Amino acid sequence: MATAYLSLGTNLGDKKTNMTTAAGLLAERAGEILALSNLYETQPWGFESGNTFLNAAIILETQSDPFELLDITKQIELEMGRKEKSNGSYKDRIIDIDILMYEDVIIQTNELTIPHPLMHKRNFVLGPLAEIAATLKHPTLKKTIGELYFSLPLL
Ligand code: PH2
Ligand code: MG
Ligand code: MG
Repeated sequence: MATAYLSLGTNLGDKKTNMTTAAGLLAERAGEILALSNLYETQPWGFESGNTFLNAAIILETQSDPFELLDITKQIELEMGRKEKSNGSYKDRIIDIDILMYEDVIIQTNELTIPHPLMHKRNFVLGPLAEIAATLKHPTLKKTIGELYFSLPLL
């Protein structure tokens, strides 16, 4: 068993339903959800869009290894109807499920980078994650999620 930390984001369609569906499918296929943050309404970061986001973080206890977990998240995104994959620029999306951390594992491949390479720069990731895992230590930056969150500039 391993503990994984995921980020969920949606800015298209019925966002609350998208979150519920994604969390339900993760629980069905990837393991037990140990914690789920509140839903945060956030402004699009890194691209222009008229559609605000809902973001959340999840702690998952899983038997899947990181690459199996990636396959599961990609499959859920596909089944929920995600069309636009970012090739360079970000796009509106029904659901995005990102693996932020997996235990204190460090992976750097073309397919998967863990910890998520931008997690420490994003309020919409660290806010929800700090709510449920403030004392979790980032394996390469050697700071807790709470510390990383508080060191970000205010929006
Ligand atoms: N995801 C992105 C890019 N920008 N902005 C917000 N507010 N929330 C997101 O989940 C998000 C984003 C790339 O995946
Ligand atoms: Mg993302
Ligand atoms: Mg993604």
